[in-house]
Amino acid sequence: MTAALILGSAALGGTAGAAEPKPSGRSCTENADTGAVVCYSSLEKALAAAGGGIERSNTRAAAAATAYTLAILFKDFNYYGESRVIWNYSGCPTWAGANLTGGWDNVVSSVKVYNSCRLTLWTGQGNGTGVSFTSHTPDVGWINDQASSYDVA
Ligand SMILES: [Ca+2]
Repeated sequence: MTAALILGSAALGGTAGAAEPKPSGRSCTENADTGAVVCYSSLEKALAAAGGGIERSNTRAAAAATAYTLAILFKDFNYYGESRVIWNYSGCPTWAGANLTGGWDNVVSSVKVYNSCRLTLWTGQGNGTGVSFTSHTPDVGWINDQASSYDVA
């Protein structure tokens, strides 16, 4: 019997192509404007509340209450494991940053970056050595499991 059901191919917003995030673990959203954190059982559910993980057009003035996904931090390589979705209502280049605490210190291994943002991971809390990312990166390289804070701009 071949009763395969193809359920996973529905386009999310239809703009970002083949590399949409996998719902691979608990995911928390972090409002970059307020610092408010809300956690969900999956990345898919978190993204539904935090911009959908899609690239917006440049006509953002038309939608004042649109949530923008700025970046996603993942604890494991290749966008697996627990994730942290950073979002706001204005997109980039609004600066935002936070220390990585509560189980997030020295664990980030892959990142996704959206909407022309630049994500920087830092070895210290607001200091140290940083490395910046402007696109989805399945392996953050030398800073793997060494990031203690981030900023996005
Ligand atoms: Ca890791």
